[in-house]
Amino acid sequence: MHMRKKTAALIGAALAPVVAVSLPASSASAHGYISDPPSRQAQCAAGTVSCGDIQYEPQSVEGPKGLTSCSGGNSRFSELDDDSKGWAVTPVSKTTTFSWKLTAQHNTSTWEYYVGGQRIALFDDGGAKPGAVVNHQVDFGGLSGQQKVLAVWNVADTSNAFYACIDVNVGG
Ligand SMILES: [Cu+2]
Repeated sequence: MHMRKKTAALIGAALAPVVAVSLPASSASAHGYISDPPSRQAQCAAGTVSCGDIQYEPQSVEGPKGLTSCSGGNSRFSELDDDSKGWAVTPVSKTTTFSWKLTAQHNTSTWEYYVGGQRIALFDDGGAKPGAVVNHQVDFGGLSGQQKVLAVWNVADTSNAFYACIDVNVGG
């Protein structure tokens, strides 16, 4: 009996470091996305649109800075780039609050919003650590009607950014 317990304890001790080492890998599930108005990945997570892997990790659309695609260059999430997938279009006002849900609060350089390749809003956090929820008031200016917004979260201490596309109808 005692021998058995000792063996079990030894095995437990041997496994513990393995578990500890494997933890950082799960940080793949720890980043952020726009939850409101519902981004494409948020719609996947909510089951509004049926999707592949992205439905389980809407916060994982991470890619190098400077991209202009909804998938952030991730082939695993390429359906996010498909404009004809039947994404729900949210009616919004000329000035609208966009809300990020962060599952890991990375120090942040900037947040950017683009429509049709033009940047319509920029928020500079100067490297600060954001809260778990980040809200931005975005002014669409002269834009109206259906638009695809590309929102970008530029992390300060890595070369990566997070990407989210939001389909809206401005003034609709
Ligand atoms: Cu992260």
